[in-house]
Amino acid sequence: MGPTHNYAGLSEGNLASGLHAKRVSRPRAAALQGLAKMEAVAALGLPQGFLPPHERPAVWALREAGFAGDDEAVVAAVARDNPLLLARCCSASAMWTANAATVAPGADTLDARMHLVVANLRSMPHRRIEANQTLRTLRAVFHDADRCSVHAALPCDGAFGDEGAANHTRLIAADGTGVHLFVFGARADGSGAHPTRHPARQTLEASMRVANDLQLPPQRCVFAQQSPAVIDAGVFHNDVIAVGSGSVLLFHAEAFLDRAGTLQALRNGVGAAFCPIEVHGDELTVAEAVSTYLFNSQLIALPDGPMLLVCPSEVREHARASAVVDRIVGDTANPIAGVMYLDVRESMRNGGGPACLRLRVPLDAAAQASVHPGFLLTPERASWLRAWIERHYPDELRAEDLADPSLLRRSRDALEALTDWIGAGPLYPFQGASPA
Ligand code: SUG
Repeated sequence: MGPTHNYAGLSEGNLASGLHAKRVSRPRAAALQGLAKMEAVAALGLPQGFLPPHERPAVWALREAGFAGDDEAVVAAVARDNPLLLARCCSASAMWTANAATVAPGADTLDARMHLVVANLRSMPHRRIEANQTLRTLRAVFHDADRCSVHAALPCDGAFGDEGAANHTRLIAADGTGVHLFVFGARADGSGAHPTRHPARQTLEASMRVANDLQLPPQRCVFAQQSPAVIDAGVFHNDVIAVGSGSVLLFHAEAFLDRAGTLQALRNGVGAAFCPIEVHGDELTVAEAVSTYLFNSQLIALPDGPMLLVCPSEVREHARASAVVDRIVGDTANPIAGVMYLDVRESMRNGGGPACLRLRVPLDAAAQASVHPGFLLTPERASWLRAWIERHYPDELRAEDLADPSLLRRSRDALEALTDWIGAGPLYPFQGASPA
């Protein structure tokens, strides 16, 4: 989470974003909540890496929009003439790393290398500006081209609306191969079923192109359409209504347009071990799923076999949602054996739960050794990050603070200190980082 984390109401169709627009945000608390979540998940035995925040305000994007002068003059002019553009260029939305890219491990791909395709995030102007930085950063993290290929985002014009791993789930068959579920909102040409109130951010064409760029064999991919009705009810990404891991898919009965066909295709791929866990509308309505973010939990396989659900604390505070969790945990027919509730409230108020705040990257030992160590979390690095957040992040932010030149300076000082410490070279346009 970046130091400019704020609530600007930028995401049409994301109900939490609209509901909390213009509220006072707490960037320091947001980042500390994210760090605490990483530490909690690391303590479960899952290695954690982190992606640095993006440069905000994105002065380079303001210049592309025609503003000129020194950096502070650019920010002052846009604050006066176009506050919406300033808000878009200040959003810390890159925190939701589930939207950074889609990932396939070498075990699944035709050339046995890991592939990542950066998401173009074209449907929201404040998110579309993430793609170039995400490409630069992911290429710094996964820099070993023999093992890994980081692809640029799909073009924004044309048929491809892509939101990354938020609409992708990798399940695993008994023989260890991946089965890739790609969920799309609509076809690019508008034919077939589509939502009428809110945008469908992911197109079928984009999902198919991503699968191809990931070098996945077609028989390992399932393409399923999200129900247009749930998009219209606030499910702007599939990870707001389903989560999967290993052989388990936890989903709401109304998530998919063709529920039976989707489940059958997954069963064909995963085999007899496929374990669907379905939640019906009479147990939890779609509206309750959207307000509690039950399905935006992380589903984590513990080293000795069982799984744990990492839920936002909003689920615990909701009687029906927590009853669903208790029912699932108590049912020995599935491997989910426990729940951990975490407070990521600052992110939740913009529509991002625990699962939005992570990008899963399956790595074998050799691939893990090739990751740039500067981006990996250790207890010492977590302490460094905590002190860095406390030193550089504002306690509170209001809309008018985005125009304050000291926010620009503070944010750059923070990113400068961070990149020095990571040791992977300059990452940002303000540092003169070369295009990826
Ligand atoms: O794209 N919210 C993000 C939330 C993304 C959640 N990610 C996943 N579901 N994987 C979005 O709508 C709100 C920003 C604002 O309004 O200030 C925002 O961008």
